[in-house]
Amino acid sequence: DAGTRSAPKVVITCAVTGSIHTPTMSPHLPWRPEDIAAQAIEAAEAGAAILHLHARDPKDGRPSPDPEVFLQFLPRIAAATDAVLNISTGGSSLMTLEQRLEAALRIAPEMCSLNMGSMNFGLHPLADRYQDWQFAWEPQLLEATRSSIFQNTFADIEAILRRLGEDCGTRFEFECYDVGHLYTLAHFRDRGLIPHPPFIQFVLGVLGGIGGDASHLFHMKQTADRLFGTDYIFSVLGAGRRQMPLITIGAALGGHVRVGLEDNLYDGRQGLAPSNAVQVRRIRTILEALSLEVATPADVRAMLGLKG
Ligand code: KMH
Ligand code: ZN
Repeated sequence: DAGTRSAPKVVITCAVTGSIHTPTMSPHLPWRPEDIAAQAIEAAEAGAAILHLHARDPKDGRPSPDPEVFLQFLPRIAAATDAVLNISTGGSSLMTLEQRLEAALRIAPEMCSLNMGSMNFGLHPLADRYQDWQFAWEPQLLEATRSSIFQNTFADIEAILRRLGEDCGTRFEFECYDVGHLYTLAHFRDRGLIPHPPFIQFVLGVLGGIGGDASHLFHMKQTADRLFGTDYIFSVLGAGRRQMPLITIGAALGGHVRVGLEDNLYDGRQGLAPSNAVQVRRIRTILEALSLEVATPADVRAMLGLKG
């Protein structure tokens, strides 16, 4: 009886704050270390097995690469949860690669993000929606992205694979924002730099990458199936209001899901999401309605072979 078979488990990643949204955009976006910690812990308690984390300057919330700032919230989260901690190597478009890697190299976490190509990263359209900025850096950062490139050259990707993957035993959330990024991933697999089935994050709806249409998600999956066969695991992230529909389709296709205020500030038509945990609970309800079980951190460690 199919109804009694054990359901496949779905990994919920929660991306708690990111470097895209700014304090004026939502009073619920956590940026002080204590708020990042509190929301991350609440998200883990709600069912997020992986927490994807960026740091922000404790004075004004601007994206920060400072390892000391990461260390103001990571130990608190680790003490309160057993969630897998995933540190961004993307940082923000305005950081150098060395800045982006500093915290991850110091901490050598179980997981890090790894962005699989260079692109424009369309934050500037967000600037048009707001008038009274809380901090002067907010519109300046958004405007600066108009003329900067989110740089992830082949050499950058190789350096991250070697310095974090080979040297620290860190495993990756491979962020693929377009079809070409899947070919780049396959290239590094062919060169022996990705010795394990990759955990691929299909990122849809970022201006500069593939759009947030369901047909694009199917195409990303079909391409990954062709390039990786059954030797890969995928998760889906949708930017902005495409978040919940796209990740629901991703889960129905056998994938994992990412939520969080890094990707979307809203809770559907309810308005601004009051916390990250609200989005975790929202997708959890959907997954359970689809008879899909939510993975624990222990499930993720076993599934991805993390160093623990
Ligand atoms: N901002 C997301 C669309 C990273 O931190 O390395 C992808 C991301 C990148 O999370
Ligand atoms: Zn991120």
